[in-house]
Amino acid sequence: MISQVDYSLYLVTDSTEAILGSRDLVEVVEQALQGGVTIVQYRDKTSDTGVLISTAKKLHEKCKQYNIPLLINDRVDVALAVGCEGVHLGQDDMNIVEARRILGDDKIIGATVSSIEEARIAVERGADYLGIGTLYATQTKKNTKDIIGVNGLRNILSYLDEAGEKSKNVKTVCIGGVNASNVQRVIHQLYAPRSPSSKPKTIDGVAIVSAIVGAKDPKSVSSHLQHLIKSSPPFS
Ligand code: TZP
Ligand code: MG
Repeated sequence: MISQVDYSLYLVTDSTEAILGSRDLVEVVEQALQGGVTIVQYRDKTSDTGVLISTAKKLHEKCKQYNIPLLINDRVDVALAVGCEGVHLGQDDMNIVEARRILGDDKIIGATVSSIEEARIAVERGADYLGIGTLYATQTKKNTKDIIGVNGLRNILSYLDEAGEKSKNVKTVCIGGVNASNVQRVIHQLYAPRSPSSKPKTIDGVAIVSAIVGAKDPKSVSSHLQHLIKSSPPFS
C-alpha cells in the first residue's frame, strides 16, 4: 500500500451531461488539482473500455504532475492497463482479495460500504480505505440503497475504532451530498465526542462529485473546500 496518502479532499469524477455538461473532464480535473484536491477517482459508468483507458491515461498524466494518486472506479483491468495508483470497488465489483492478488500490495484498494457488516468484511479482505455512504441523498447516485446520515456514519466509525488494530488503521472517507455548505457541519458532528472520555475514530476525508465537477469554477470550489476541511478539527 502507498503510505502517506492524503484523503482529505477526495475528488470522484462524473462524465454525465447532468454534472459535467459539455466540458472536458481532463480540464475540469486539472482545475480541481490546481484548487487542491488530494486524490482523484475516475468514475465513468458508461464509456467503453477503450475510452476508459485513454481518458484514464490522460487523467493519470495530469495527476502525476501534481503528485496526486489516481484510482479507477470498478475496473481493475483499466487500473492495470494505465498503471495508476489503485481502484475503488463497490459491493458488486471484484472481490478485494482477488483485486489485491492482481494489483499487489503497492496499490490502493478502496471499498464502498454502507453498514458495519460491509465495513467489517472490507477490512478483513484488506481494503486500504473505506468510502462510507451514502451520507446524504444525492442526484449523483440515485440507486443508492442506504442513506445513512451522520449517525450511520458515526456508528460505522465507532465500530472500526473498537474492532481491532486493522480496523482502527483503515482510512475512511464519507460520500454523498457533501458540499461547501455542509462539510464543516459534517466534520464537526463526527468529531464532537459523545462523552468526555470517548475519542471516536474520525474521518480521514470527504469524497465529492457534483460540488466540484458540476461547479462553474472547479478550482475555486476545490480550494474553498480544502480551506474549510483543513481549518476544521481534527484536520487543523
Ligand atoms: N457513492 C455514494 S454517493 C455517491 C457515490 C459515488 C455520489 C456522491 O455524489 P455527490 O455529487 O458528491 O453527492
Ligand atoms: Mg462499483
